[in-house]
Amino acid sequence: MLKILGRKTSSNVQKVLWLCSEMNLAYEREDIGGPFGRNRDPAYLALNPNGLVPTIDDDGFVLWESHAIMRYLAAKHGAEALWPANLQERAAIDRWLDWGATVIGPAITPMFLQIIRTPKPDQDPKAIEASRQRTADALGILERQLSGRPYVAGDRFTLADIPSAIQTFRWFQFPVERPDLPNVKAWYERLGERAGYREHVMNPLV
Ligand SMILES: N[C@@H](CCC(=O)N[C@@H](CS)C(=O)NCC(=O)O)C(=O)O
Repeated sequence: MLKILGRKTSSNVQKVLWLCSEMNLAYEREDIGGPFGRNRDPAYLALNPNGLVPTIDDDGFVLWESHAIMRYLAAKHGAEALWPANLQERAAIDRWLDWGATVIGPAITPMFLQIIRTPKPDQDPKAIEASRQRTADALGILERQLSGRPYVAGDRFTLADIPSAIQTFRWFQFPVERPDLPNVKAWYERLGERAGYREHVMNPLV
C-alpha cells in the first residue's frame, strides 16, 4: 500500500493528502517532521537526503518532492481529469505547479514562519510586511489568471489548483491587510466544496 511519510500540518504533505482524496486513493501515513522529528534520522535520510517531508513509499518505490509525487500518483492512477495526457494541457498545469514552488511558496513562507512559528515578541514586522507585499503581488497574478476561469488551468479542477490553494488558505488566516481580489476569493470559496480540501487544508495553522 502507498505510504506517505510526513506530518499532516505541512503544506507539502497536504498537497499529496488532498490529491489522494481527489483520487479516492487508500494510503497509510506516518508522522515525520516538525514536533515528531525523525526527519534527520539516518533511516529517513536514506529515503530522502533533504530530510524534508513528504516522502512516499509506493510498494518499495520511494519518491520525494511534493509536485513530483503528485504527478507520479496522477499518472499511475490515470487521473486524466487532474493531469491530462495532452502535452499542451499538461504543460499548462505543470507551469502552475512550478509557479507554486518558485513564486507563491517563497513569497508567503516568511510570513508563515513569522506569524505562526515565531513568538509575538520576536516577530519582525518588516519581514512580515515584505512577505505580505510579495504574496499580494503573486496573488494579483492569480487574480488575473482566474478572470473568466473557475479554476487555475481552466474549466475544471486540476493539479494546478492544489499548491496555490493551500497557500491562499494560509493567506486568508493571517491577520494582515489584504487587497480586494474577487476572483481569488470566489475560487477559494469554490474549493471549500471539495472534501479533500476541507479535510486536509482547512485546519488551524500550526
Ligand atoms: N520542495 C519540497 C519542500 C519540502 C519541505 O520544505 N517540507 C517542509 C514542511 S512544509 C519540511 O520538511 N520541514 C521540516 C519539518 O517538517 O521538520 C517539496 O515540495 O516536497
